[in-house]
Amino acid sequence: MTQETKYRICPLCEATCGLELTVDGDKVVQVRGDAQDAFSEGYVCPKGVAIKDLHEDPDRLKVPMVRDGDTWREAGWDEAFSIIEKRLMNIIDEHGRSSVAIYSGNPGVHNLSIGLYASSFIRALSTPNFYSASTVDQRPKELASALLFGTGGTIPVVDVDRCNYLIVLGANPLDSNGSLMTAPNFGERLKRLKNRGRLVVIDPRKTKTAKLADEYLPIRPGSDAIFLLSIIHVLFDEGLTDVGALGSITTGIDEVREAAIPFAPELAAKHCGIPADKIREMARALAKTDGAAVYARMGTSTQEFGTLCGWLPEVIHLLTGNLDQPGGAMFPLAAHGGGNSKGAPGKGKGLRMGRALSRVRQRPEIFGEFPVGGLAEEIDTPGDGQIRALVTIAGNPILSTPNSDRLDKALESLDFMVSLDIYLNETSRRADVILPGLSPLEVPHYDFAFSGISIQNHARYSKPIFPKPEGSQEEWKNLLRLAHIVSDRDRGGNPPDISELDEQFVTQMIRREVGFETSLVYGRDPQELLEALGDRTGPERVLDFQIRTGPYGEGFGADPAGLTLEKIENAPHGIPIGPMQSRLPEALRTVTGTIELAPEMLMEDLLRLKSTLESEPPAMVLIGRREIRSNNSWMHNLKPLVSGKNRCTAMIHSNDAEAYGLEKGDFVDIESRVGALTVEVEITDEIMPGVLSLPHGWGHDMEGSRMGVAAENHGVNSNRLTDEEAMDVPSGTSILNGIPISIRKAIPDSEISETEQVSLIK
Ligand SMILES: Nc1nc2c(c(=O)[nH]1)N[C@H]1C(S)=C(S)[C@@H](COP(=O)(O)OP(=O)(O)OC[C@H]3O[C@@H](n4cnc5c(=O)[nH]c(N)nc54)[C@H](O)[C@@H]3O)O[C@H]1N2
Ligand SMILES: Nc1nc2c(c(=O)[nH]1)N[C@H]1C(S)=C(S)[C@@H](COP(=O)(O)OP(=O)(O)OC[C@H]3O[C@@H](n4cnc5c(=O)[nH]c(N)nc54)[C@H](O)[C@@H]3O)O[C@H]1N2
Ligand code: SF4
Ligand SMILES: [Mo]
Repeated sequence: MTQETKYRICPLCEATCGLELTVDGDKVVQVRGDAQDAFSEGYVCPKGVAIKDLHEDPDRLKVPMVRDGDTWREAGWDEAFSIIEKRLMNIIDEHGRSSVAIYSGNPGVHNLSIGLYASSFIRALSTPNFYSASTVDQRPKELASALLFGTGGTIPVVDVDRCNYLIVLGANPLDSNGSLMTAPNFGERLKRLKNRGRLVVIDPRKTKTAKLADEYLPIRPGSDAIFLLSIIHVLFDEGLTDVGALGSITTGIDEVREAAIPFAPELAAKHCGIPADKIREMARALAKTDGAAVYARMGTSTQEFGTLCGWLPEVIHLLTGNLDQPGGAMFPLAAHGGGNSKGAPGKGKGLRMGRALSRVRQRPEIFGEFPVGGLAEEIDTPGDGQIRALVTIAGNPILSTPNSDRLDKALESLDFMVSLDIYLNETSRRADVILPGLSPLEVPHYDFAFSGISIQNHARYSKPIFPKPEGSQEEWKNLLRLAHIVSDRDRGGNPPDISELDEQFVTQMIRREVGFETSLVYGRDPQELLEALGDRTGPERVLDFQIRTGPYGEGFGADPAGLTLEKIENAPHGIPIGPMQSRLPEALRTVTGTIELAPEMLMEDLLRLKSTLESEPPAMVLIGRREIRSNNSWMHNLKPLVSGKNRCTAMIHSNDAEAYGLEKGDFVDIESRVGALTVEVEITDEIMPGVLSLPHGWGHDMEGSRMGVAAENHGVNSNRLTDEEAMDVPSGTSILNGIPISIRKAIPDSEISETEQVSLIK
């Protein structure tokens, strides 16, 4: 066989790098960064290279798995779906639709099948019990964006390539490659920014990104909202605000000024540990530098004041003239449309939430979801409306969501569970049926989620590199089939005709679109448009329709020079569209048509923040971290990514290590309100005293998983310590950073006599 070169966008993280693969027949020979990619500058990280190992992983599932008692067997698709139909519909018959929950995980936003077709199943099931990884991640930013600008998808993105002064707060893009800001080759972009201007990193840990910065400032976990408010205090106090033309479309500036008055830099310094003169210096730099921004991510999102931390950077951008301006924070415009461009320009329905309350904790739904921190209690608290069945879609909540032990027990107690997953892992081992997807090299790819948060507008599409193997099935077909089952139109009937279901699905979408007055195809005949889409099926047909009717689309003849999927397909390195453009007021979808700078919900949350000013912070808190060769919980089965020294360690400051009698190679017992674990320490001066950092996504020693490599390097599950009751109040997002813990040196088993051992176990 001769070698061929193929191009493929990496689906493994938000950076969306273009990959260049050398393949020989059905084998991958080499993976490199695509130097000609329209966006990613040839960058690739070790995970991208390991896409070959993921493709070849013998533990990756290819056919459905069905549980028989304690054992698993392979099953055909029809058998798997008939089991699901029987058991799920029995539960629905007996207990109603709300007794079935869905948990949707992170890889779904990197997967066209799931991204475009999960909605078919979610709508057909029609349960209020929908959960996702969003409430252990970015929900605070989405909520703040919806309050300010009208939709959860209208998220300002730092224009890093033109920015001249950047504060990175609670993010470590040199290891994570960035989030809510798609910027492949992030490190080089930051180096170029440094050459033009100044980079400041604020983090409890001196991360790789902090080491690159011009200045690194440690911050006490959870105090970011106080820090950000003190910046705003200085902006007003020193007359540094300059809202510019946005002033005429903004409400609430005076309320924000009032709210910031108590947060003088001296008070903030006491709480966050950043000196008052540094706070003033940063406020001045943000106001005076042409092109300045604050990039705040995970460390500020999954903490006690997540939504305030999602809101305040945008207030700073607005007050310093950096919102919607080059070099500041801007709104991308994705080729397929997406969250920040749907509907009529300038005005909309605004945020709608609280249309349902969760049963146990009475939490309001936001964007149709309840907080995943409440999933276990909805399963293990008896009563009307109790969850009895669960479908996970590309999620591993047992390792990813708080109080894993409780959730694990809860999942074990379910009457029925289905996992759409490519591994038999910590979560799917609790399922009765596992429906696997395909290798990323066997599916097409388009970044429907990340092109809406990209620092440059572009359109890139990858065709599958290999055909799907015999006996496997595309996930969109599985989702349509699940949708068909729960729509209960043909119980006990023959397997449905998937192409018919698909046509119904796409026709519904076309019908909706032709009904929008602002659409390029308003009033057109749906049948004519369906025919114009030609022979494509599945996600590619949906995508083609979205691109043709999108902001740069050809509109089915409206603009012949416009984009179609075919045009993008014919550009193997993608089509660059250009830098972000100013989009206000067009991008707004608030009811008032203004930027609502002081939403009542957030002003109220400031009272909660103020009430904490009096309390003493805990002596020791737990935070998380990411590392370049890891990816949440599910890539630890790939040898090149787990070789070398143990990376699942508890980083602790040398002063604390000394105080607790810990030395290199020692293990530490960590205890929180909900759980305890023992882990090796890593003593360092690159973390604040009083803070312990442990990565998440490990703990692959759970009985019943089938991930051989991961089990050998299992590590510990940090979410056995995080507390399911601890949430950011407005958004219901779990607090994963700043968890109060107590620690002590672990005594090796060999040194404990049996009687002593009993007294150590609580
Ligand atoms: N303590 C702590 N906890 C955290 C975080 C933290 O920083 N600290 N981070 C949080 C964040 S940001 C996130 S996004 C969540 C992630 O939470 P989850 O999304 O629940 O977890 P992942 O580890 O991404 O697991 C994804 C699952 O999808 C499966 N999968 C992978 N590819 C495919 C596919 O193509 N099809 C299907 N069907 N399945 C697939 C994997 O096998 C795995 O089971 O974790 C959160 N949890
Ligand atoms: N290699 C790798 N890349 C990934 C992932 C992965 O698991 N591994 N996961 C992907 C996903 S799903 C996401 S959401 C993104 C997340 O990407 P990032 O947002 O960059 O997340 P982290 O790397 O966890 O960085 C969070 C930082 O916040 C700091 N921190 C903790 N508590 C606080 C606090 O209270 N205040 C402040 N200011 N800082 C704090 C931590 O020390 C850490 O350095 O990464 C994505 N990319
Ligand atoms: S940075 Fe992310 S998108 Fe780029 S190669 Fe690595 S995992 Fe893939
Ligand atoms: Mo995430």
